[in-house]
Amino acid sequence: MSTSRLFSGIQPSGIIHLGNYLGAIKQWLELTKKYDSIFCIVDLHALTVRQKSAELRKNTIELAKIYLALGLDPQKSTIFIQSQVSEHTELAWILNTLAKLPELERMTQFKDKSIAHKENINAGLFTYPVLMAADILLYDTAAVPVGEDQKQHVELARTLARRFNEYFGETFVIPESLIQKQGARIMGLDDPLKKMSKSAVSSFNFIALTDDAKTVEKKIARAVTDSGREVVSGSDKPALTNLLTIHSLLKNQTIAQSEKEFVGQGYADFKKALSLEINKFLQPIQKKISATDDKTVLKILFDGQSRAKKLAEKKMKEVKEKVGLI
Ligand code: ATP
Ligand code: LTN
Repeated sequence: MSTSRLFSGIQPSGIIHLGNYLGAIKQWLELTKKYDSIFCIVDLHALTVRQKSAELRKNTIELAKIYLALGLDPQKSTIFIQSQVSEHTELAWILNTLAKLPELERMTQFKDKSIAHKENINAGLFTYPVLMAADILLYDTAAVPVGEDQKQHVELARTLARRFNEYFGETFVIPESLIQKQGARIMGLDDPLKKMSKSAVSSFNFIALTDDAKTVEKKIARAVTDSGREVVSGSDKPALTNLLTIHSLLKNQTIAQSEKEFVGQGYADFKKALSLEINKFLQPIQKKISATDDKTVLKILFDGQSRAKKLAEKKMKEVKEKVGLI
């Protein structure tokens, strides 16, 4: 196995959706062949938005089941829960002392979430990207496959790594984000100008990977379209471009090929075909999710924890020495 490391994570802040899959996880699967891969369930990040404890617990296990159902192999990669390796928060504190306020104030996700959760603009939401930098830097990560919205956060991880290295001496690898050309930003079904998000107010914003066939049909039928009649993409057609992107990625073809399939057909025909394609993709995954029991998942997460912990402890020891902590 290559020694070059890959790290990525998803928050258990709800049930993951097609945007998470097409924007991030789809590329993870290919990349595991090339990298020593670590996939994290970032439950501490999820706490930056109010969670109900029972739901958080359930979503954490469910997310692990989804990772497995989508094809991540725990023999070939490490899968673990962020809060089970305490070095993440320890390193985050040290990095907090290097991050500058204007760098954090400029983060788009912080600005968006501050608007969406006006009643709870907490300090964790503000320092969220620093904890993410700790996740990445703790494992000498070279590659971070994420959706477009996370690029800015990976940039901060690069800045903090360089700043630390300059002041304390060579310690961290400078990570790179890996962002797909297509699908890096799947838009909301109810608002094609905003990204699909699992914490969206309306469930008509996203297709969850656990949605049943009827729900998928209903959500796609209700999805916003653009003016006009033809099934074509374009900068003046954000809704159709988004739906065609989903269709083409699920069929592993180009948008032009998807457009060709629907020449002479209307929106209703296209939406029916798109629902079918989504359901064809979701059904085997849902079968796998329900066939995986909690005990098996917990065992995999426990193994992942001990593998991750070994790496994290070693790095943290080095960091503490460099910084001057006894
Ligand atoms: P939340 O709404 O709770 O913030 P989210 O839906 O944005 O969650 P995350 O857990 O933040 O999802 O993201 C997991 C991964 O999926 C990240 O790599 C992120 O960049 C990617 N991702 C999230 N939303 C999209 C999207 N709409 N299109 C493409 N990729 C996405
Ligand atoms: N912030 C990311 C989730 C995340 C992550 C990470 C992704 C936390 N730590 C480390 C890649 C690497 C998000 O909201 N999607």
